Order: sequence, then structure tokens, then C-alpha cells
Amino acid sequence: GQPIRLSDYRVPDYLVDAVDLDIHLHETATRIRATLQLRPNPAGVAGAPLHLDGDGLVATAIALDGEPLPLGIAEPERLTLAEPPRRAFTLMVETLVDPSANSALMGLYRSGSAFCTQCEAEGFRRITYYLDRPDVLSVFTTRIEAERAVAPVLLGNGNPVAAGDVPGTDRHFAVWHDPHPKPSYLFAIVGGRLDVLRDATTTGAGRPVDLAVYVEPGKTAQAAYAMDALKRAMHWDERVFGRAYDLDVFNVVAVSDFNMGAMENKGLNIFNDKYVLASPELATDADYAGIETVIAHEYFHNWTGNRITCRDWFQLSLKEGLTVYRDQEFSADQRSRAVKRIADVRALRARQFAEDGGPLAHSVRPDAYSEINNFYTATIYEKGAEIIRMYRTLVGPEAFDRGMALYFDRYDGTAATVEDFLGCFAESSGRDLSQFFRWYVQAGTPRVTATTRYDAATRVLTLDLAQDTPPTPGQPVKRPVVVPLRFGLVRRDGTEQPVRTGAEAGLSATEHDHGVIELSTPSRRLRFEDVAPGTVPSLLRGFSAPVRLTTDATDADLVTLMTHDEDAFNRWDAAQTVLSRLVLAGLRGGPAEPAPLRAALSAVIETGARDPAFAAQVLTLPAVSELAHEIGRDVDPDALHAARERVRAGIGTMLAPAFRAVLAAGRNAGPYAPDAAGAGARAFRNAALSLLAAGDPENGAALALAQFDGADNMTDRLAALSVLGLVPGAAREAALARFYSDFADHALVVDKWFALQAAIPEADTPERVRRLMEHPAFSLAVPNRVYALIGGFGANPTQFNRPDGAGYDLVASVVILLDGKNPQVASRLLGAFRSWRLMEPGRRAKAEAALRRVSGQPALSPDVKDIAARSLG
Ligand code: DPP
Ligand code: ZN
Repeated sequence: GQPIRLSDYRVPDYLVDAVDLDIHLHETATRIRATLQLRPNPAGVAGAPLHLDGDGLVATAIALDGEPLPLGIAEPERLTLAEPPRRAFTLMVETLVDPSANSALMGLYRSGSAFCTQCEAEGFRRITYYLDRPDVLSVFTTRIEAERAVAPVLLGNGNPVAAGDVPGTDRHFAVWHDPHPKPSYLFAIVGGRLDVLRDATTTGAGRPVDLAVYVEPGKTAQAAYAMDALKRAMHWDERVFGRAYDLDVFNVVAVSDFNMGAMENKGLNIFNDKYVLASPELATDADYAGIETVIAHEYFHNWTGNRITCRDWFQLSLKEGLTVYRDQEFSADQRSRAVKRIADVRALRARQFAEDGGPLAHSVRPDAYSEINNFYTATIYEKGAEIIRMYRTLVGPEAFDRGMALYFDRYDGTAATVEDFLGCFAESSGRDLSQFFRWYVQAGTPRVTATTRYDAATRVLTLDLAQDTPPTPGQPVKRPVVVPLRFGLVRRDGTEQPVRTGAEAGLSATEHDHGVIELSTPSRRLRFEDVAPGTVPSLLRGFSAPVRLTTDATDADLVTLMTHDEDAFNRWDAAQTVLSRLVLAGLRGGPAEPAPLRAALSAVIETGARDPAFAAQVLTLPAVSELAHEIGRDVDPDALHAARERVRAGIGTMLAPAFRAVLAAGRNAGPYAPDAAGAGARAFRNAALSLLAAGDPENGAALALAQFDGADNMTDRLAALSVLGLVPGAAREAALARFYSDFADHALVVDKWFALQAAIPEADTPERVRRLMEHPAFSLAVPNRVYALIGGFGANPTQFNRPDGAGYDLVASVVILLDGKNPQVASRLLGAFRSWRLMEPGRRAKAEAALRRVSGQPALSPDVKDIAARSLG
């Protein structure tokens, strides 16, 4: 269809004051009676026809103020009242839906034996006719009725107000009332046979809140960590943002069939069970961290998303970017702040920079979309979070806190825009943020270059900064953005060179006080006086802006930063830069000897005893996909992967004794605990194991096998299996078989088994993936399974990008196969092609052919059609 444009936004002509739903759950014929209290919007067009959205709906009864209306006014996609009353009126519509036939997992569907819903962005219109747009806020009351045996648990939004049996039947009901006006995308119900883990908390103002996590029968023990994370998140939001919970109950439900990670429905969060269930034997440290993050994220949406929602879907980052920022800060406070930042930036570079540098690039606040489901992206989420972080860096923590308070105060109960949000910080800081707004509307990753000149005679260090943003689809010309560069000067002896007044260097008082250079022009020169020889500028500390920074730092300069920078992020980043330079040098056939890094890496390993999580990050090289973007064009991923492995092998050999010592020391580690300290120690040991194995595969495989056999937790077991995964042979196949038979009953572990095999960088992996698609445990109907095997394969840099095109064909075929059933999952899989233009011409031709095969299919979903068209565009 036609793209939807931000410039076409109009306020709704009608408002809904109250929604009463009466839902009779049934596996194949659920009946929904919706009673809407409507009235003309004084700000809308008087007498305009009323169009309610539908999606594949069938109406069985319609009445206006109690008078029946002909069913002909309802088509599957829309219900029209040509001449609605010019006063408040009541519209009743009855619809009939089949949750069992709902394979798209949008609207009301079945997961296992349970009923659940997903309404963001436009799923409510698959349940009933409605003004299904986020700026229509209403008070919902939901009565749910079902056979008690089928669905003993009945949950809705808000507070429970009544429940009981339906006399003379085997049915029962529950009534839920949500006093907070909300848009329809936050509506949810759940019905089913579920077990529950209960707890309770009290807000600072003394409101008691009953907490519950609902899971499949028998799994409540695996919900304990999620419950713990929920309580921590609730307390943190009160302490840090002053935001308290506002209902009597907070329910979380874990289901195994879910397109996304989770959903923040008011008072009734529904989760992909991957972000709820955990036990040491079944979940990795990364899984625990993911649960902590996503539980917090959905909870934090209660204020940033639910109490203050989005005016329209172009404002999606208003809630998502801000809520990601909030969950990142929460996790940083719960764990190591520096390590959390490093992990977040690694993910940003791998996913968001890749998106921003390819055909799917779009701005954080897009001005048009064809299919909103395709905009739940790394750009909206993660780049959006970086924008929030930049506000704080630019205006300072106090003005940032005042701006947030103003936002909560002024926009509570409304549907807001990013301009509204920005206005709060302009007001709280007294700054003109109009240029800063370009971060929202301009796509692409800005490039910043820093060039230094040191004059030994005058002891003046000149720093030349320049910025530019490469063109992106539809935006050929870019204007300069405001780039906050947190900075310092690091002397060769490791001490920090003070910047005295700032004025001498050409810094404003604010820049000097904040320690932040604001680069808002295409270029800028700074002059630092009385600088000791060998001093290195440390720029972009803490990754203060989502840019690609290139400096003229020598390897020796980088080693200085790596060793001495007071900013842990830049210590890590300097190491990453040296390591990628090594890989790229090796790729060009030059020497890729890690010898110059021996001392610095040895120091990292030695201090690893104190900060193992940080050491593990230093010892993990940039991913092939990240390096590919660094190269920028005509990439041969096989050569790149090989060059990266050679550097890993070089480090593994050079530092083998140190790594062995790390492994030996770890043997006495205590019992498993999923906290930051335990996770850090395991990450460090497993990084050591991985590098040792790169240097000496035979010995590495033996060590990995021993760890695989002896592990008492999934983190170490899976890390060992991943190392084995890189060493072809019978030992690997036997370990894989054993892993499957040991964990076949645990779906989330079976997902790991599929994903691990999809990631093997060997020529027969496409064959293996095709074989695994025939495995009895594989199903195209389960998103987690598809993401594990096909999504995992799409992220395999050498095998997805095979020169013969077999990898592209495999993913394209699955996308085509899946599109008719679940367009959202299909379109996400197609995202694997986001970097196809970086490849050398041979691969590019194969990728393009595969994309054309997809786009040429008849009857594609809007989701897949949009991604295919933009990927080719
Ligand atoms: N709004 C959800 C989330 O990001 C996605 N459906 O939490
Ligand atoms: Zn979210």
C-alpha cells in the first residue's frame, strides 16, 4: 500500500471515553462483545464519518445506542458509520475470532494450551473494530469468560474487580478494570492453565502491590530470578527516576510462542519465556542478564510508554529509546557500569551501525513507513537510547533530571511527540536544542575524524576535528549534528594532563566544566597549551556519541590509552582498535603479529583477577560483521574471518601460559551464582579458553571437552560447546548429540543447540541447517526456534555470505515459506540481508538475485515486501 506519512497526521475525529469488553474464550470461536462510549473530538472535523480499524474481522452484531445496525457497514478491514451522531453515543460490536488459526501471533492467539494477545502495534484491530491508534486513550473494563478446565487463570489489564462461576455451567469469569486511560496497543488478556510464582512489594508511598509471574505448569522455580529482577527494577525506578507503580497488581506471563522479546501491556506484561525462565543448569549468564534487562525494560514502560504514550508510531523512539536508556542505566547500576557500556556499544556497532550503513537505514524519527512492524529496529531502540544519553552529556546531570521531571509532570496521561520531549530539556537547561534535533531526523552514522599535531618547541597540541555523515536512502545530503565528545588528555606516563581554563584551548566554559567538546560544525580546531610530549587525546570517552571515530593515533598511542586511560570504555576501545588494525593488516597480507600488544594484554590478564568481566571484553575481538563495515566495500568474509582467526590464534599462542593459569585458577571457583562477579569470572575463563583453542585447536578441544563434561552450569557448558563447535570432527558431533539428548525436554536449551550449529563457519553448514529443519524438534511455527536456526544462520558471516549463494538462497527460501504464516518473523529473517551491498561483486550478485526472488513472489505480506523493496532500493 501507500506509505503512511508523518506530515499527514491529523487528530482523531472521535474519542473513546470507555471500552467495555466481554470476551468468551474458545479455541476456535472466541466471541468478543465490545461496547464503546464514543464522542466527537472537539478538535476534529465535525460530522466526519467514523472509520474503525479492523484486520480480517467478522462482525456478528452491531448496535448504535441499543439499536441494531446492518452488518454490511462492517468489512474485514473497516467498520464505517457514515453519519455518526453529533453527541456522545454508544457503539456495540460483536466479533468472532479463531485464536487457533492465528499463526501471525498478532491479536488473540494460542501459545501451547494458553490464550494470549499481542496488540502492539496494530493487533487490537484483529480482535475488535477500533480507533486503533496510540493517540486514542480510553478506560478499559474487560470481562473474560472461559471453561474453568480450559482456562483456570484469567488475566486482564489493571486491577481484578470481580470473579466467579457462571451458574449452571462449567464456566467461570473474571472482570478486570484499568483506571488509567490507555491506547489499544497496551490491551492484553491471558487465559490458560498456568502456574504462578507470587510475591509482593510496597511503593514508597505505601501502596501494596501484589506481584505474580505466570509460567507453564511446573516451571515456577525458573521464574525466581525474573521476580527478583522485577522487584529490583521497581525500587530502582522510584529511587532514580521518582516513578512509582500505580496499580494493585503487576502480572507477568511467560509464553513460548512470541514474535518479540516482551510486551509492556498495562499491568499485564506478556513475555517470550526466554526472558523469564532461568536456572543455572539451563540458562547462561547472558540469559540472566537478558532477563534482568527485559523485565526492567517492560516495567519501566509503565511510565515511559504507558502513562506517557506516543502520539503516533513515528514517535516510537519516544518510548523505546527512552526505555532502553532506562534499562541500560538500571543494569549498569546492578552490575559493572563500564562493562555494561562496553557490551551495549558492542551491540550498537554490530546491529545499529550495520543498519544505519545499509539499505535499511532510517532515522530515529522516520517521516514515512509502509509497515510499522518493520520499525522495531536497532535504530529506534538503541540509537534512540544514545540520543537520550547525549541529552544528559550535553545539558549535564542536574538539568537532565529536571528535564525528565518536567516531562513526567507535563505529559502524564497524554500521547506525546519527540518535540515535546526535547522541549523539556531545552527548558530545563535554557539551551537551544534545535540543531540537536537533527539526531532524530537524519539517518546514518556520523563519522568524526581527529587529527593531532604536536609542536615540541611550543608544547602546543593542536587537535583538528571534522564530521560528516554519509548519505542514506532518501537523504543524499546531510547537515552537521551536535556531537558531544567527552575527552581528556593522557600523558605517556599515564597521568591525566589537565586542561586549565578551557579558554586557552578554545573551549567554552560549559565544555570545560563538563569535560565535553561539542562538535557542531563540520570542523573545529582546538589548541592545548603546555602539553607534555607523547600526550594522547582520549576522545569519545564512555562512547559519548553514536559516531564512528577515526583518529591518527599510532599503535603506541593506543597502547598508552589501553594501559592508562582513566576511562574504562576507552581503555577497551583502544584495545579493540589495535586488534582490528591487526586483523585488517593481516587481511592485506601484511604481518599480523600481536607481539606489540604482549605487555598490554598481559597486564589486562593479570588485572583480570580484579576485573574479569572487563578483561573478557578486551580479549574478545570485534565481530566479522563489525570489521566488514570498517572495510566498507568489496568484502570477502572468508578472508576476513580467516584473518580474524589468525590474530586470535596469535594471541592464544603468545599468551598460552597466562591463559592456562587463568583456567587452572578457575577450577576452584565456588558454586554458581548468576551475579556480576560470578558471570565476570566465567566470561574471563571462557575468553581464555577460546583464545587458547584458537592457538592450539587440538589441546583447546580437549580442554573444552573436559569443561563440557564437568560443567555444573549452562554458561560453562555452552561456552565449551562453542569452542568445540569450531573444531571439526567426531568429538564435536558426539558432544552435540549428547547435549541434545540431555536437554531435549528444555525448549530454550534446544534453541541454543540449533543456534550453535547454525553458527559453525564451515562449508557444510547450509546442508546441516537444511537437515536440522527436518529435525523433529524444529518447527516454523515457533518464533524462538526459527530465530535460533535460521536467524542464527543469517548471522553466520561466512556461511550466510557463501560465494556460491547457497546461504542467501536458504534464508530467502525460508522467508518465502514462512511469510504466509508469520510475516513479522519472516521479515525479521530477511533483515539478514542488511549488509549485502558491502560484499564483493560475486556475492553481491547472488544476494541481489535471492532478494529479487523474494520480492518477485506473488502475495507477499506488507512486512516482507517492504524489507525486500528497501533492501534492493
Ligand atoms: N514495545 C515492546 C518493547 O519494546 C515491543 N513490542 O518492549
Ligand atoms: Zn520497549
